[in-house]
Amino acid sequence: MINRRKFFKGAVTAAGTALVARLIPNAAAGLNPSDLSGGKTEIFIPPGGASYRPVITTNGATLPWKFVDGVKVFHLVAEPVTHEFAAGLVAECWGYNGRVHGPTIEAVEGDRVRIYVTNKLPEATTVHWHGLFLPNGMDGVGGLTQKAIQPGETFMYEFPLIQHGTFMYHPHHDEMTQMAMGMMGLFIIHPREPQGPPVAHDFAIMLSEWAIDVGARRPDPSEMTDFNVLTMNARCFPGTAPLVVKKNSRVRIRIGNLSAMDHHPIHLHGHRFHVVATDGGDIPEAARRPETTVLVAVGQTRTVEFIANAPGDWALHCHMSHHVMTQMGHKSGNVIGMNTDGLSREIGKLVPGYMAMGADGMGDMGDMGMPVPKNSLPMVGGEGQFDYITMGGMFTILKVRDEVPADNADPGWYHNPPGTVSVAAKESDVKRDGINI
Ligand SMILES: [Cu+2]
Repeated sequence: MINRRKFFKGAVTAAGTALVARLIPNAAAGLNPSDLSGGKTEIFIPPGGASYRPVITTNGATLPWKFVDGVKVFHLVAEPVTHEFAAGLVAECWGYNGRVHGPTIEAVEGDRVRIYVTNKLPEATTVHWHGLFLPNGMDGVGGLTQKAIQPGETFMYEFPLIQHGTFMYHPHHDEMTQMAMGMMGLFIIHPREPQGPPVAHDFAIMLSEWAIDVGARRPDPSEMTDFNVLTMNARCFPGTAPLVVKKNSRVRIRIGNLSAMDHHPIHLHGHRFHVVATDGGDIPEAARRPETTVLVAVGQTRTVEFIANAPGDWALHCHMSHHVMTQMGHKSGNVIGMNTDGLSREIGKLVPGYMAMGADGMGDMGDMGMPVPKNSLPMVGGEGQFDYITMGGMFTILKVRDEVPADNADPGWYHNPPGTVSVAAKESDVKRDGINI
């Protein structure tokens, strides 16, 4: 958090925009960092003088802004959006600026922001700036701190950013419906005076969960327990973009959770990280513990940092096993261990072609080539390098490479050094080690 004097200094620097704008013509044009970097990771120096590395919201976008008399001006439009979760599942959702979730808002501590919110939904809404220190009347709680924004109306929020960290925004009017329909986004405030080692890659991921009945076209906001579509930045694996990083680089991942009901323990393979910040602020260095899983509870953000020192394709996923499967896994009967031949024969008399599934486990369900119902996802996963990956939903891949493509494009599967992949044991190995099979 910056003190009063530093904030004043920031405000003065913002007034010196013209000088900086001469150095960076695009900044004067009011382009946002992702316009300048093409969504890549070059350092951007905004008017005001503070430099920061733009966040990469995988499968997402950053909200454009422009400078007007030293104020960073944004415009959010709440509206219905047709959204694809992964190839095969499209739903009519609600979001912002044509996106589900809304674009990431990115600014610098000391900035003054003015955010217009236009409501193109069929019902009233508000926007709450989750975790921010601001005047009470800017907090966006319908009825409590402001009138709700009626359809067709545009409201204005304005406040100085007097802290840094990873925050979120979401409606605080008919929350149950609007958040279940996808209305949420990340709000990143970079420090004016960064502490600690700089990171080479800065990712932001919003976790969420949805109830979309198989074949349905709309999320069901009334669902309380059985969420069957679990997402990172509103996408299910294999629709989630990988996190592509350079070997031995310092990586930051910011994770927010605005799921309706579930906390998510997010686990990273092959590495350890430190939780360096929450939405309450930076964690003092002496209080940071090495971890491989970070629990991100509903309404929390957690920021982790680590050195990506292990080349490979590493899973990054929610460790709740029902959160890495999708629609078809839910509400299926338990037939594990049963001989279902007779069952299939009997039911087959009534339902031609019926086949009982799952007697040998469910790992094969994704790649059996069975057609899934219209507008739904297979129960699990997607194609991997070696076999079918039997995880879907809240799952993505950290790809650590010696060299990364300039545009952070997917570099393909990892080429494992010879002899470093687990394979079927040879008879000679088994004999040598006295393993009885
Ligand atoms: Cu989870």
